[in-house]
Amino acid sequence: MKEKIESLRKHLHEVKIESAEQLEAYRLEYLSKKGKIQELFGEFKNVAAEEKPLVGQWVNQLKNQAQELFDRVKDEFSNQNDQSEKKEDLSRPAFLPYQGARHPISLVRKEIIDIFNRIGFVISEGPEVEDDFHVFTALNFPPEHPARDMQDTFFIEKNPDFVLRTHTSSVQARVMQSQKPPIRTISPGRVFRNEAISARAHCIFHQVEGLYIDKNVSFADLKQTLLYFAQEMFGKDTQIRLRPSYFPFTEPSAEMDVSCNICGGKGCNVCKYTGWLEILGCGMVDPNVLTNCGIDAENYTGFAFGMGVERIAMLKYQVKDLRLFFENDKRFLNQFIGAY
Ligand code: 2NM
Repeated sequence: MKEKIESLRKHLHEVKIESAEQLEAYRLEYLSKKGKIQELFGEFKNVAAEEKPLVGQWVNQLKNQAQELFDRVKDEFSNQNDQSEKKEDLSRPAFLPYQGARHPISLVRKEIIDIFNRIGFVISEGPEVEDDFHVFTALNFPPEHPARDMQDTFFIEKNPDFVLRTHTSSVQARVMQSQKPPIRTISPGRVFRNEAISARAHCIFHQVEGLYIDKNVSFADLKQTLLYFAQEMFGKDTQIRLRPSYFPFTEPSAEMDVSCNICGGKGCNVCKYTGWLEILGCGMVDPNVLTNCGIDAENYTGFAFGMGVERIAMLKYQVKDLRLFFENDKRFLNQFIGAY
């Protein structure tokens, strides 16, 4: 079915209609009750249930394109027959412009942002080239921490006090410095790590980090917020589990897994037969971080979390190699047409 849609889409870009007879032939071939598009609607019942929303959008988009082409050409013909002085607009494109698609990383980033917007988180942004203080020192990274090493971080050659940010927590350090609690914010953005490129890692990737600071914010708030996120993102039956972990900026810290939505927790090769998928890191903001950023740690507590957008997109669309997101291969990108 996907191939059929793709080939019809190509045909639509190439079809030439130069006479009223050709226009009628076009209408019969594509738009009539026995036409190719109606045929697609007929086959829709055979599409797997989980693919229906996406394929449905594709077919609808195709139908609209085909109808637009018909209306436009019909309009042109009736203008030509019109004896008035109207001249053709010679600058108009001969064929429908190719519509393109949103990149899967943009799709998933938007979905994450929308989910948190609905519970009052606002977006904050900051620079990609950052100073040491906002990337490391304020966030409780000790001077000898390995992340501060050339091996892990890209330094600006002329002034190594500046680095390419390795996480968007640096944005949140700036938010804490410049705003008073209550703070409820997410920071989506590009981050950079000096890593060898492989199927699972890239030196540039995208993160969304979250921060919530107020009086009496507890680990229970963290857990409930992330449960809400997981169920919005992966479906209402999704379960979560938190495993103890370590990050310099949070104490206690945890990693969160969601129940594998591919095998329903029974075990498959995506979840490596564990039934669980790791999707983010989180914890209670270390009081040192609050103090470093000018927030009174005696009166306020907060939680924070961070996730990789590529990782979530890989799970959502079952993409096995992260490099595909960076190659701009149209065969890959075209699969996301209509998916917004
Ligand atoms: C993570 C895991 C745990 C985090 C901490 C902060 C800040 F700025 F508040 F300290 N923002 N994000 C955080 C905490 C990020 O990513 C895996």
